[in-house]
Amino acid sequence: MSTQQGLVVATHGRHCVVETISGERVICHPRGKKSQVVVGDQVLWQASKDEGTIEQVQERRNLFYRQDEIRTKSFAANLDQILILIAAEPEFSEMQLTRALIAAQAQHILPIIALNKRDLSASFEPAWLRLAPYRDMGYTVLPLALKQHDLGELTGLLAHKTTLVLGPSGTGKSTLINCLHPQANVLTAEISQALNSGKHTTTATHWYWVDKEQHTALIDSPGFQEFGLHHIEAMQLAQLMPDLKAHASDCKFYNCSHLHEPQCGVRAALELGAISASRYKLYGLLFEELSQHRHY
Ligand SMILES: Nc1nc2c(ncn2[C@@H]2O[C@H](COP(=O)(O)OP(=O)(O)O)[C@@H](O)[C@H]2O)c(=O)[nH]1
Ligand SMILES: [Mg+2]
Ligand SMILES: [Zn+2]
Repeated sequence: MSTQQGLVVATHGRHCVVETISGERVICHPRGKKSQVVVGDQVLWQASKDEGTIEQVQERRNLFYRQDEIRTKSFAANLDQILILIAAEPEFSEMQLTRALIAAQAQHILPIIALNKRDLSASFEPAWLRLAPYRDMGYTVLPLALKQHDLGELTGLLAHKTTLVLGPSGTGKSTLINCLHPQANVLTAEISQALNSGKHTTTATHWYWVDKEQHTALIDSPGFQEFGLHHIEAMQLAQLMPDLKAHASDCKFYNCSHLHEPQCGVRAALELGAISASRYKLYGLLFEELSQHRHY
């Protein structure tokens, strides 16, 4: 039998669901250990009884992943952009936000930040102010009220793109996907049941088409909470943080760590208020974290 093309639309453990060119969905298993697939992968697969086998994963345009001390965990492949969805409540962690932004920058994938629950104005205002440095360093930061179906400029930014939606739980990721893809809940439940993953539907990654023409897609993925950056070198860090990068070329030493060296452009900018104290503090913490491990 010949192989066919397909798109990986869900993964759970080592199984996955492949969408065929005619739009059917088939559970597939990897052949051997090498062909570990992620959502967004284009694959060649072969039918066997009512299921299938992944024969080959096509070359990826990009792969977004995180890495802790022990292993690499992939979110998805072949992305156009990443939407980092945070909210007025629960209060967001600037550290988590910064980690996701650095990981996106390292893979050259455009991040968009959105702050949901605009209707909760007492908590929205201070959260919006905390995001001021991120606007200033050039990121798109959008206000949303997803419960009221107020997507603002987001709809336009998502159109004709494949977007990975990331964020801590409770920020409105499911609300967003249900807004744009009303059958999302049903689909997720069906796929999860088919994959025998029980009721824990949020532990898997899922692809959703937003439009009939299948130009716009969203990917819902867990794992924002423990966002390891062990694939990044400490000395690379400042280049992946736009606010620090803007001043790193003013340092006297080409290999300046921006922590203690004299005539450091980054610390001069910090003193002038051009770099926020909170961002510089996060840089120091991450630098230390990434200096403690060995690459092997
Ligand atoms: N006040 C308010 N609550 C919202 C908004 N959007 C979502 N929520 C609520 O936030 C909670 C978490 O939303 P959910 O989509 O499940 O978040 P997820 O964990 O990121 O998937 C739910 O109770 C939603 O109804 C919003 O714009 N305003
Ligand atoms: Mg959810
Ligand atoms: Zn420096």
